[in-house]
Formats: sequence, C-alpha cells, structure tokens
Amino acid sequence: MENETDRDQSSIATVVRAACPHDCPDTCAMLVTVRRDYGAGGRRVAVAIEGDPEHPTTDGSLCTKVARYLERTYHPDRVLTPLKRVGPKGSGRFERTTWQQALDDIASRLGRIAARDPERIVPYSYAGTMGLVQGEAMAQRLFNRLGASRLDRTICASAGSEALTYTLGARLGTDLEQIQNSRLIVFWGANSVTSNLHGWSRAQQAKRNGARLIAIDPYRSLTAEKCHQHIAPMPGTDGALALGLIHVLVREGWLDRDFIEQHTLGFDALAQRARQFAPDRVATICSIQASEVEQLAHDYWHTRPALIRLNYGMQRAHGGGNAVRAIACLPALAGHWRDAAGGLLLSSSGAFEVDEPALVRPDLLAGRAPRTINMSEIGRALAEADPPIEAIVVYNSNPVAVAPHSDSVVRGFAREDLFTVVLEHFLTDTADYADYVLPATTQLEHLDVHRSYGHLYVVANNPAIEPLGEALPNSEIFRRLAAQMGFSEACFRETDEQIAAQAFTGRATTAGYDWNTVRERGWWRLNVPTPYAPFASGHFPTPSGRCEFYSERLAAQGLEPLPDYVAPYESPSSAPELARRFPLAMISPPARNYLNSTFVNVRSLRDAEGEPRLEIHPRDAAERSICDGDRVTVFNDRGSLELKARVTDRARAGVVVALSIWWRKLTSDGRNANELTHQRLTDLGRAAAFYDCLVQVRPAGPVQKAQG
Ligand SMILES: Nc1nc2c(c(=O)[nH]1)N[C@H]1C(S)=C(S)[C@@H](COP(=O)(O)OP(=O)(O)OC[C@H]3O[C@@H](n4cnc5c(=O)[nH]c(N)nc54)[C@H](O)[C@@H]3O)O[C@H]1N2
Ligand SMILES: Nc1nc2c(c(=O)[nH]1)N[C@H]1C(S)=C(S)[C@@H](COP(=O)(O)OP(=O)(O)OC[C@H]3O[C@@H](n4cnc5c(=O)[nH]c(N)nc54)[C@H](O)[C@@H]3O)O[C@H]1N2
Ligand SMILES: [Mo]
Repeated sequence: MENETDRDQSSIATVVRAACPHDCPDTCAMLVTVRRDYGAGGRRVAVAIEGDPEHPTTDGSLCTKVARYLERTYHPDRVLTPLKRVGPKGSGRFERTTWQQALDDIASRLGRIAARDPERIVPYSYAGTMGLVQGEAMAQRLFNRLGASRLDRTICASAGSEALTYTLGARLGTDLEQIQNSRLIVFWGANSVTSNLHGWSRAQQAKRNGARLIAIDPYRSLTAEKCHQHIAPMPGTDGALALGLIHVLVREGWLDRDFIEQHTLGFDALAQRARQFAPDRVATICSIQASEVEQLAHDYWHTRPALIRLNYGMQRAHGGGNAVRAIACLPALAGHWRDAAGGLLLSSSGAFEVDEPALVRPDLLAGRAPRTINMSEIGRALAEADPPIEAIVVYNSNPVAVAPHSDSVVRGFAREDLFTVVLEHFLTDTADYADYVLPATTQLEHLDVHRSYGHLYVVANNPAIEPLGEALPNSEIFRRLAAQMGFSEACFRETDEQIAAQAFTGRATTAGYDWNTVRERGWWRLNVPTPYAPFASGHFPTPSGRCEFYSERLAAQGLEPLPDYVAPYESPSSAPELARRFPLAMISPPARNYLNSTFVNVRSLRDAEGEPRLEIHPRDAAERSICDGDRVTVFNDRGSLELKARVTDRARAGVVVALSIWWRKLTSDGRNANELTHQRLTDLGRAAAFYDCLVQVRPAGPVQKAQG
C-alpha cells in the first residue's frame, strides 16, 4: 500500500480507509491521508481527512465536526498515560502512573468486590464510538465473565426503538438513498441539517425536484427554517398530532384499504381510538391550529411518494413510545410503504444481522442473571441501588454531562466509597471523578467495523496512525484487564481483527460479509435489494407478519395495546400546579457543532458555537423583562443554571431552547441543561425524557439581587 522508496522526501502520503465512529445515522466512510514523519522516527502522521467520494451516502463530504477530527486527535489535552487520582473526587487532580500499576490495582479492587458480590460492579457505556470492536465486544465479555450488573442502555433511542419493534417488527425503514425521489418529506422531531446531514442533502435534491418539505418541531431548527412549512406543537404532544392525522384519514376515507386488509392488524380498533382525536381537540393539546392537522392529513394522502423522516428528538418525553407507535401506523394506513421513496425512516439498524453472541459472549454468564441498572437513572442508582454500587467502569460515555438530573449524578460520582475507572480521550466532566483514567485511542489509532442506523452499509475502520502516547484501544484495555484478573478463556485473547471478522452472522442480509474484503474496499452494502423497500408488500417481522396497530405483545404485558396519547409528565394539563410555578417547557437538543458532549473541548468548534444560550420567544421574554443578550437564570425544583438569553421567535411561545450538550466545566457556572432534567422514564423503552421539563426563567445576577 505504501511507497517508501524515496527516503529523501521527509514524508510520503498514503490514504487509509476509515469510518466515522460517532453516534449519528450517517456513519460516513472516510479517507485519511497519512505521511511518515522521518523526523519523528518514521511515525505516521495524519494530515488530512475527508469523506469518501465513492461511498454513496457519504458522497465525499464530512460534517463540520468530523472534518476537525485531526484537531481532536492531536489535541494538546489528550490523556496519553494512565492517571491516578490525587485530589478530591471531581477536582480533576491526577498523577501519572504506569499501565502495570493501574491494571494491578484495578484488577485487585474489582476482584475483591467480585469475590463478595460481582453485581456491585457496574459498566457504564454508550456510543462515544459506535464500533462493534471498540464498543461492547471485549468489554461485555469481561463484565459477563465477572457477573457484573448489566446496563440498560436507554439514554437515547430505546422508546422509539421499542415502539418500532412493536409496530413494524424491527428497526427498519426507508432506504436513505431514496430520499431524493420523495415528493413530500415530513421531518418529524428531526433536525436533519444538524443530525443527519447526508439525508438532508438528498432532501434538498428532492426539494429542487419539486418536493414539499414540512417540519414538525417546537423549535424553528436549522432544518425547519429550510422547509416549506413548519408546524410547531408543544414538546411531547406528537402522539395526539399523529392520532389527529389518523382521525382525518379515517374520516375522509383516505385509506389504502388493500394494504390495510392484507398487511395490518387492528384497524377497526385504531380507527375507534382515533375518533377521540378530532382536529379541534388535537389543536388544543398541541397548541397549534386545527387547520394544520387537516392540511397535513390532506397533503399526506394526496402526495406520493410521501416519506416521514422521524428522528429521536420527538421521543424524549413521557409519551415518546406511544407517539412513535402512532406515527409508525401512518404509512401503512395511507399505503406509502408501497413506494421505495415513501414510508418512514427512524432507524435502519435492524437490517444488520450482528452476531451479538459471538461479540459479547453471554455464555460467560454461566447461568447467572445479574440485575440490570438503567443508565438513565444512574444518579438514583448510585444513591439507592441495593446492594449498593461499589465500582463503576465508564467507557464511550460522559454521564456526568449527559445523564439527566445532574445534581444526583454528580452526588453519585462524588461518593468517596465508589471506585471509578474511566477510559477516555480527555479529562471530561466524568473523568474528573475517576480514581483511574485510562488513555483510550481515537478512531485514527485503532481498528473497527461499523453498522449504521441511517444507511445500509457496513463501514470498515483501518488504523491510520500508531496510538499516541501510551493510549490503547478499549478492546486492548479490557483484554489486559481480563488477563490481569486471571481469566483464561480463549475469547479474551482474540485480536481486533478476529472480532471484526465475526461481527456479522453471515446469513441473510450479511451473507457474503468478508472482513478482509470490506477493510480493503472500506465499505460494503448489505445483501438487500436496490432500491430497498422493506414493507412494499408487507412482510412485517412482527409475530402476526403484519403492521401491528394493535399489539398482543403489549397487551400481554398489561400495557396499552393501541397507540394512545400519553401527556408529558410536566405540562399544564398533566401537572397544573407545577406549570403555574414553571410555565415554560425547556428542550435541549444537540448543537450543530457538537456531537452530544464530544467536540465541546475542540476550540474551533466551541468558538463556532459561542456560549451556552437560552432561546426564548419575544412574548415570553417581554413578560419577564428579558432583553436579547441578558444573562438569565433558568430554574425549577431540581436546580438552576445561568445562560445568555437570545430573544427569538425560533423558540415558539411557551418553549425555551438550550442547545446542548455543554461540558459543565467549560461553562461560566459549571453547569449544563441536565441540571434541570429529571430521571422519570418514557412509556416504552425505559428511556430518559430529556425534553419533558418545565422551567421558569428570570433575569440573572445584579438585576435579581436588586429586586431582592
Ligand atoms: N451535530 C450533531 N449531530 C448529531 C448529534 C449531535 O449532538 N450533534 N447527536 C446524535 C445523536 S446521539 C442523536 S440521538 C441524534 C439526534 O438527532 P435528532 O433525532 O434529530 O434529535 P434532536 O436533535 O434531539 O431533536 C430533533 C428536533 O426535535 C425537536 N424536538 C424536541 N422535542 C420535540 C417534540 O416533543 N416533538 C417534536 N416533534 N420535536 C421535538 C428539537 O427541537 C430538534 O430540532 O443526532 C445525532 N447527530
Ligand atoms: N440535556 C440533554 N441531554 C442529553 C441529550 C440531549 O439532547 N439533551 N441527548 C442524549 C443522547 S441522544 C445521547 S445519545 C447521550 C450521549 O451520551 P454519550 O454516549 O455519553 O455521548 P458523548 O457525550 O458524546 O460522550 C462520549 C464520550 O466517549 C468518548 N469516546 C469516544 N470514543 C471513544 C473510544 O474509542 N474509547 C473511549 N474509551 N472513549 C471514547 C468521548 O471522548 C466522549 O467523552 O446524551 C443524552 N443526553
Ligand atoms: Mo442519541
């Protein structure tokens, strides 16, 4: 691959095929240009990064964040040696230590706890990398072997995922590569300009071809502002809106009766349920116009192909699961699955037949069934779990910044009797509470293989450079820890190559998967037809083989079997007393230049984002004597934080928007939006309800003091 004959040149360029590791539906194929630096002992140096122009969905472009991946990798603040705590928890004071000392101590501490009760050890991880090798493989093997508590990974998508599974049978949807052929695209709780750029560019193509674009979002997001129409319901009311649309479709007979007859279950019951959701009532619940409901139903029936680009932003409220269920009924009712460019896309990850047992080896549990800790309730679990949590091992996540109800999360991580190990690139808000920080490699320094939740390609990641400093891949850290703990099973000696080679089952959609071919080529389209129209002729992978409006499986659990409207925990109708004191609904969706809390410490991106702000509608601002640029205090019974007000009608009246997720330690008051969020869970999927949060706002600082 490399031509190194000309040693007179200080460096010779080669191109390495890589994958973007981040939690985003686009999972881009990347090309990393590498030179050998003979001045530095011949080490490889990454000098450029770009999107693979040949990969159909990446199409040669990266987002602004990942275009800065070199700045992140070579960041002067990278943790490059193991660190041991010397200051109080949270102070971020560490001294350098050796791998041997760190692994010795960690293994003996975990070993002593495990000898008494392994469930007192808890892993905490999410999607810092989406890779199947550096994600859960070696890590879960170790935790399964130990018999540690299991982690319910609910912080993002589980309400919507379970809703799809109950309704459609799996996380499947429209092929992203068809979006440009749609005539109507509804962005429902989806800020694609920010969170799905490569889907958005196809939507723009559709727009140029005459398609109509509609956004459903309480906030005029970067996406909503570019759509032809913007419907702005109150957060957490989407279930009512969807049932209102079903009401109109049924009332008008705008129904694909053949599709309903052949491929759905429970139509009569659903129609009956929808009768309760006349547009007038829906308008009141959502705080929109009844005519918006009527018009949207009309357009949805009369325009074909019609695609709903649903995204996870709308399921972060109490009723998020039921809302996704109601919305997922729409394409079957109107027959839009018949068109490859119609239907609905929330996730495509179910199309990848990942060989979970080979990767995470549940057999190592040897019949034990350890308890499960819900990651969205980590604050409460660290305080109340019985038996108590004595050790937590964090990797691929930054819970102190991203988990709800910071006050309880911080108190939990501050426990002096908690033994905390954090595998990280940087001293994040969470790493500051660690007893040991272990330096992890970035995507340029390790090997991995990726599926996607937006497109239908496996993407390979070849290491572009050697690990910086003493950093090691997650897989290698867990491998060494397993060896140190004396675990001799052969799976703990498997190489990253061997894990990548076993990642998929090699049956059905992944038949023909061959790691060596994929790593050379960079990416590989699943063994599915082109275009892929998963439900064009039914074949829903539910127990009945139909799109289940009515779900026996939900009924069997004593849950509501039909989609219903479940009001937010915190809203004027469901909590009137609370809403009197805290009348504004706060949402905190991702800022464009960050990826959750990743990239917040990259200077150029933080400069682009400015400072933490609260967007507030002019009417709500005027009522509180708040002017644009003022510092404001945002508060509820859980806490308060200070932000800079931006008075703008981007936030609809009654809603305030704090784009996120800031590092607490990089804000003026050391807090972020999760100071105000709570740990109550969604109706399905046991997920966090970040956007179900009432607050009050007042001018901050001297003004407030002067008023007494
Ligand atoms: N640049 C960037 N891209 C990202 C991320 C990032 O942090 N930054 N995060 C990644 C991750 S982990 C995820 S899960 C996805 C998230 O991406 P999306 O699924 O698009 O979700 P959000 O950005 O949370 O919310 C999308 C939109 O939903 C709106 N919204 C909030 N509440 C409601 C509601 O109740 N109803 C409706 N209809 N709309 C609502 C928000 O105002 C927002 O504009 O993006 C991924 N991509
Ligand atoms: N208020 C509010 N809170 C939210 C959200 C919101 O919209 N509003 N969004 C929620 C959502 S959708 C999500 S998905 C979660 C995201 O929560 P997390 O999954 O915790 O995501 P990040 O904050 O990006 O943190 C990932 C961390 O993993 C590290 N990392 C990356 N790659 C590697 C690696 O290879 N090895 C190791 N050891 N570490 C690595 C990064 O440096 C980073 O610090 O946050 C949730 N929290
Ligand atoms: Mo997420």
